[in-house]
Amino acid sequence: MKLIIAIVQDEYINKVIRALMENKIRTTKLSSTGGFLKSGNTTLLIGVEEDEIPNIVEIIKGQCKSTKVREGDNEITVGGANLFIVDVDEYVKL
Ligand code: 2BA
Repeated sequence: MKLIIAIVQDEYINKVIRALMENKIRTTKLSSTGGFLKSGNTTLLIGVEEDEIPNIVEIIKGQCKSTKVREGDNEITVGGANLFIVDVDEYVKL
């Protein structure tokens, strides 16, 4: 089993969650804040079997895109979603 930790910019989160729900993919939504910009984003925890990952990545990709933001004198590119995909040693439902 894998865990997708997806940090999604707030402007895309409703569309991302709707698309996941339409595809019957379970998720947990956590409010989070970017350390650099200190603006709100949302972290999704999605526990899945490994073979579902490509489909889920495509679903999320279909709903978000990177945007350019001015930060002082610099222009930075903020990802619509940043995904970390990690191994789950054990999942227990009690
Ligand atoms: P923030 O930390 O607010 O970062 C927003 C954007 O600012 C980043 O976009 C990146 O373009 C820029 N940035 C971040 N740290 C920087 C630094 N030290 N110097 C220069 N520019 C910097 P993304 O990379 O797409 O990240 C979007 C959000 O995803 C981040 O919000 C953070 O909440 C999360 N994130 C991204 N990479 C992460 C990582 N390696 N570990 C944990 N969270 C991460």
